[in-house]
Amino acid sequence: MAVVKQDDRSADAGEATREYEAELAALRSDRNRWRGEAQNLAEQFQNTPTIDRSYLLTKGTMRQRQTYHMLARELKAAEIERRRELGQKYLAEQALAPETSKLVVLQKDGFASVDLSRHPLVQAAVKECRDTYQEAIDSGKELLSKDSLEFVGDAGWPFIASGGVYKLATSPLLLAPVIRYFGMMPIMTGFGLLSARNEEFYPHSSQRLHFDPEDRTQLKVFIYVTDVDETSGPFMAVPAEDSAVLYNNPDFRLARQDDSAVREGSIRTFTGKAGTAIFCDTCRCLHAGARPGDKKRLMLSIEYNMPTHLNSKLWEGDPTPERRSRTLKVRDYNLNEYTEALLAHPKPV
Ligand SMILES: O=C(O)CCC(=O)C(=O)O
Ligand SMILES: [Fe+2]
Repeated sequence: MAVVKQDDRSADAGEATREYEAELAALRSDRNRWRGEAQNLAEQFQNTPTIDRSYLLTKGTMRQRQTYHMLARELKAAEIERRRELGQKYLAEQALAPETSKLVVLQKDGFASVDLSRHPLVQAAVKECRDTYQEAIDSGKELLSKDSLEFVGDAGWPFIASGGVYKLATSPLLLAPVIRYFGMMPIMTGFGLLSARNEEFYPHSSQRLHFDPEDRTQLKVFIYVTDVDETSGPFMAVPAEDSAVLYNNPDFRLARQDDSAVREGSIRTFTGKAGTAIFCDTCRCLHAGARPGDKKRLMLSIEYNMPTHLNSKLWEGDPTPERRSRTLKVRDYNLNEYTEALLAHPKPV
């Protein structure tokens, strides 16, 4: 809003009034535009008075999720375009590591894995994760846990911006395939170290096949911190094309599935030594892991999203609150345009 300074008033009062009126008109048309959008959205979701993202996240049908995703793409078109350009610039500008410079996660698969155990960034991240795990064990404190998984450490604490995990998560080694898959610079919504509690089978846990709820498409990069074989609860996933029976079913609401829900032989099990990376679209691919076995599995999970994800506000004034992204705890004092976009820190107004 233009500020009319006292001294300028007499000098050019007419000019200031015109500016003020233009500002008002812009605000009014903006308000009308948002009203129109809200009305469009409400019509799409006849039974819900507002677009209830919390509802969609937990109970939405595949049809509602798809509609939401398309609307979010429309509403966020400008940001998506900005991220497209930034992503292209990144790929052209950055020195890409040979291990992933050509790695493409195909849309039909929705996953790809690669041995990164010899890359120094991965070695440093794996070491940081192992040290963090050891410290957690030595401290004797009980770890936060949810069914089959224990949360050993998180973005911001103890994984700070000067550490190996953050450097890996913001490196071209991981970002290049993610940008190629999304067609844009992603938001990094979280990362953390997970320990599998694989003594027991918890029927409501991620040990059974499921889709993640955050969007219609996203990527998690899992890095094994310990060697993982068949008996250490390996990560498992069903190719996107075989997961489509449920993903494309308009009435399907997210629910854990038995292995028999998918075509026989379609479940891929990812074994590999420490430093193995698995890129997986956990919204499009049914997946599971940490099944009972006799060896421990430590795994780093790094999560990348598009601006359409359900924890992000749909428009200014969206009544459903924005969930704080887990990476907001990261204090990076050397942000550049790329890391700023990755962390999607709210801009000061
Ligand atoms: O324990 C696993 O490997 C499953 C993890 C999972 O479902 C997820 O991170 O979304
Ligand atoms: Fe999952």
